[in-house]
Amino acid sequence: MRHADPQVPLRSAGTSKFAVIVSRFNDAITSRLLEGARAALREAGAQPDHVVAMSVPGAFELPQAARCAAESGSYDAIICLGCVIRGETAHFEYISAAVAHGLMQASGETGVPMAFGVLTTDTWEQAEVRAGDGRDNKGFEAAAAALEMAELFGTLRAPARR
Ligand code: INI
Repeated sequence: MRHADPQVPLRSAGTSKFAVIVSRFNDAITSRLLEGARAALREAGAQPDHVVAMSVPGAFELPQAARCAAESGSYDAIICLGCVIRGETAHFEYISAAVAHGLMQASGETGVPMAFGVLTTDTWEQAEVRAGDGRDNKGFEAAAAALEMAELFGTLRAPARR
């Protein structure tokens, strides 16, 4: 089941603050992912000034920027958006693995949840399918995960009630 299942409600954004970091590589796709992420945050009631979007050159730079955003202490969750399409070189494997590992490491070390909204597809057409208007949009899906993780971390960090 994808989170984008319409039966699964989005978590409320509450007062959480979100950074959305978007790779400009394959911009025709990643700009659609940004639209999807914004749609989810809007639907979840995020205050407009609690959503800050910024861009990086390529997916490889996402973990670096996400770590920097997390260390600023300004965000409850960070949504990372990119698109890596398999080419004829090993570049695809290097970039995809570096982004996945880099985000996991940065999130673990900073304590700020980071959502992986990076398409890793064989073809452009496959990427387009996951960058459409609906809840299946990978950016929407990543924002939904960030909303849930921001809420969960808030709960986990709250003093225990007895
Ligand atoms: N960056 C992407 O986001 N997607 C790609 O498909 C891609 N390819 O194919 O090379 C890509 N390369 C750039 C990379 O992310 C860095 O920006 C670059 O290597 C500079 O560090």
